[in-house]
Amino acid sequence: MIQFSKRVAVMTTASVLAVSFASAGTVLKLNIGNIKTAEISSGHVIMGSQSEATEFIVQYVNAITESDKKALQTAGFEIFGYLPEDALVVRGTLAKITAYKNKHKEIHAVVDYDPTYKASTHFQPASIFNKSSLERVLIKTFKASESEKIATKMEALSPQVIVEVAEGKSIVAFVPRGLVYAVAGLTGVEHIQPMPEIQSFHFTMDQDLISEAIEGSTGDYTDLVGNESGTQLMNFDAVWSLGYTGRGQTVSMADTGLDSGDINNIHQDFKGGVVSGYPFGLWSKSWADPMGHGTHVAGSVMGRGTASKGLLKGGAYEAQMVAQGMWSPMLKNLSVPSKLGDLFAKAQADGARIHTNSWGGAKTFGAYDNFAVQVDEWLFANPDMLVLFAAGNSGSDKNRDGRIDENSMASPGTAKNVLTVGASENVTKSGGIQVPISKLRAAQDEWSQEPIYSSYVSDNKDGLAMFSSRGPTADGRIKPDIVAPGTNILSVISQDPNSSPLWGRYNQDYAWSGGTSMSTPLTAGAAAIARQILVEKIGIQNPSGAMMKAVMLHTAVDMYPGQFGEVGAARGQEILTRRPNADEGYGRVDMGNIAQLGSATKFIDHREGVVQGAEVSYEFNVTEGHLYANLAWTDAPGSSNAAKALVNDLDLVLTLPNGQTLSSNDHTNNLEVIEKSGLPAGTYKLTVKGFKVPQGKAGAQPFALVYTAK
Ligand SMILES: [Ca+2]
Ligand SMILES: [Ca+2]
Ligand SMILES: [Ca+2]
Repeated sequence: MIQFSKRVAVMTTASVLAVSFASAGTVLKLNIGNIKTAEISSGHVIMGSQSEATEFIVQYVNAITESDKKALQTAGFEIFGYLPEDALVVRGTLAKITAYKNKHKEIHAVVDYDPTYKASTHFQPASIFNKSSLERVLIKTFKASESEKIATKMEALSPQVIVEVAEGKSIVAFVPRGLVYAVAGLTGVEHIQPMPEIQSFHFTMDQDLISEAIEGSTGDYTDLVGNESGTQLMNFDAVWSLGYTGRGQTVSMADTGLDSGDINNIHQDFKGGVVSGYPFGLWSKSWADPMGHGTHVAGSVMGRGTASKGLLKGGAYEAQMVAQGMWSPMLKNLSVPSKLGDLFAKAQADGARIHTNSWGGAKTFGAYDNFAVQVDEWLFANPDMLVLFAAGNSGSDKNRDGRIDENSMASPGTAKNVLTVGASENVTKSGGIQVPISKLRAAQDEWSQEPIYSSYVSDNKDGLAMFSSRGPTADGRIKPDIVAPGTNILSVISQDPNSSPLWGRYNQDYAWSGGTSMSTPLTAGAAAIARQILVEKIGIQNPSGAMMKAVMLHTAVDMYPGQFGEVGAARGQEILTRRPNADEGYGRVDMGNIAQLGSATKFIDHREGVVQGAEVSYEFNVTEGHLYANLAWTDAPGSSNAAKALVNDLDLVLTLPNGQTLSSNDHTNNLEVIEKSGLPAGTYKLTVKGFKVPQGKAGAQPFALVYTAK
């Protein structure tokens, strides 16, 4: 292994917090630690020859301006992205970049893009014991056009290197552990990480409990009381009764497939509802669902409820579906494309503006990894789409304090620009899994303490599912964004005779299940109806993804303090603070609030956006003391190497009638919120400021602002 660490002044994690804002432009905030660039700006070690152009990190004294970038480009440097704080990744030769720095006082330092900066901290260290063991890795390159050339260079490093795919900005390969830094050091490589193990996010229930659920099932609908699909708790009746059923909206889903994979011969609950279907699974030619997961998911989005005579329908039961099957018959598992954007692009081309995903990395634990970056990059380029991802089912109380531990969020649910969905409890008194958590085999390891241990999985609408992955992300962003019911959800079962009964087959048409896999499609159905209302009632013809996200957060209900009440953290209080927080995000999806959206709420879908230093203000009156304002923006993709994913930093500021201002002063999230009650009546002003916009679109960052003042 090549030793680089001596050249790098790595500060401890604790000192990250000590770096005040005033020191921005002197410290690189990377996953491997904080790096004082001034201490390493000399003594370059170049991987290739000194005349070869390669990547450098150029850090500015102040916030990067458009003219800084233009000057670099005019001088012949390519710009590849942003690193916090105030640094750009550029390509050029050492001689040219050194000469450029000497002429430009606004540059604080130029440092090599060291290979140690580019390797995921999730790699086990290379030692004499494992350095030749092969690791399946996912590599991100700076330029799609160079990936094949880089793959060839990788193979030249060792006959052990085997490249599987080089496509877009992604390379998937087997690499000996000892060569990870050598690969990271190749010009054009941005990041290297272990290939995430992808799984669907239905919660794996004990087999004996599933058998009991099946035995106890009548299957004749006489026992159904209306809450089984999860839609009742979300108040879908409120929008359905106004005629908003998702008609005219198209949702896409990438999952294990959909039922038969044949539009003309599909389960009656999907008849007339499927626009198109595509196989994405490795070596698969079909979008059929041999597993059953995707069919259940699709049923929650837009199942018509035909087989149950309308009792069990999806949230947007008149919406259309673009089905994407990622089941690989060879792997007998999900296999995701190395270019995730292909999924969204295909869906968009078929008219979908909402894309839902009930899968992710099994053990990514809050990392802003390559998959998250890919999703953010695609959405920044295609801001009209809302993409949802399940938070994952890794919620557990490993430290046995009676509260679910933080930092279990799955990628790509860690992405900034998606709507990440956790699971709350559905409320069902019969059917599915009706036992205390203590009866689950995993309970002794995962949920051994009260009040979780003896709680039931679907008995409290203000309860979170114990398995729902919690935030924040590794860089401190609040995730999940929102929650919806995800326990004991009854939806459509795949007609493949070998498909899984999930949490128990109800009859030949429906099965119970649970997981953030189930809460996410219910939220996608909700978003389809929110979009229909934005278009048809509010009059926004083509709402942006940021607008749809802002509306979902604006209409959610806070579940504070959760199902165990205000008992305090020591006694297992589920949600410790008012929203937003890393347990429930902004709260539970509520269609009742979406049904009431009207003139009291203002919607600003600002497509031009704000440039750095600019601001836009909106005046309004407060009469009863209440204000709730949500700012959302589809941010430029961050770097997997950075300790902070945020790139373009907007601020939301409230000016009171007396001139005093309030701001959350948030420099971490691409969502900002002001929620106040007890405000004195008078004229107020909300201001959106471009605090730092290093990677805008023509310098500007578009945004969506939704606020209700009473
Ligand atoms: Ca705990
Ligand atoms: Ca419960
Ligand atoms: Ca901010």
